[in-house]
Amino acid sequence: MSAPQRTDTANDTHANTEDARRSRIVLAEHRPRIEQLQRRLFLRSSLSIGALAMLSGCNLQDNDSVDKVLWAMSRWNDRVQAWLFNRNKLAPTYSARDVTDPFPFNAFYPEFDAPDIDGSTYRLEVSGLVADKRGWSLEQLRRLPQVSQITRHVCIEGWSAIGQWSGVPFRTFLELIGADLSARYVGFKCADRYYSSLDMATALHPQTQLTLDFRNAPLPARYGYPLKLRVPTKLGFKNPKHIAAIFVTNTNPGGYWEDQGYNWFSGL
Ligand SMILES: Nc1nc2c(c(=O)[nH]1)N[C@H]1C(S)=C(S)[C@@H](COP(=O)(O)O)O[C@H]1N2
Ligand SMILES: [Mo]
Repeated sequence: MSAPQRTDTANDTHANTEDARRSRIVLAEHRPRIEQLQRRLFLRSSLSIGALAMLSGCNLQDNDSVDKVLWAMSRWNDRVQAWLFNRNKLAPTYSARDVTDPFPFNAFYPEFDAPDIDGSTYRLEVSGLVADKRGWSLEQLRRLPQVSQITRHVCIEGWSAIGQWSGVPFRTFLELIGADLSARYVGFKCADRYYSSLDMATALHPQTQLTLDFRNAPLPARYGYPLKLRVPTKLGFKNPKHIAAIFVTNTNPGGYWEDQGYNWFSGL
């Protein structure tokens, strides 16, 4: 990867070398996000600081300015992905014998720290742009129509696994609580401080599921007891486990990884 080329006069050689060195450092620090952008934007050639500078028309010599440009590109990328998202296209499904066993665990903490939630007192909170803000017990959620899916979970960290999840179609739930389906986002707050959010089109996708069971039994603690959202059209980190609260909003709620630089839309 090359440093930005300048056509200054010869006595500027020292400054050029210094710029090149700083560019290399800035580039190295942003490598994961730049590589993610390359994949998401389907760029064939590598993005250098020089190329980024040309795309943005900015002089990218410090971390702040690179960060601003990367965030701007990522937000633009969200819009392109939202336009391309096909509301009816289904994620591939598999058969019971394809289910990965053992299914991997992942969270921002080790498995033994997974929250220990008492299902008998649990209440799912509902707020924001919804007509009915009453909380939901697990029993009430289990009385709603249940569906099952066997789909592939893809984690950004480089692994994927096939699982079986059952629960309530999320669209059914949103309709039941009288959610404003023309609102832009659905946000999730989890019992472990995790949080995430979805665009409304994805929330309403036929395979997006408010999940109570894994492999026909209540979700074990490590996979998100008592309630998770299964979103087979998105990367794993957009599948919140241990959901405590759901809210409908027109302000992007971001997310635990999203706010640290992972692309917000992250469709598959
Ligand atoms: N509450 C909560 N949900 C979460 C996470 C987390 O740390 N906390 N990690 C996410 C990530 S990065 C992945 S890959 C999946 C892992 O789900 P699994 O443990 O069922 O495989 O959960 C997602 N949802
Ligand atoms: Mo993940």
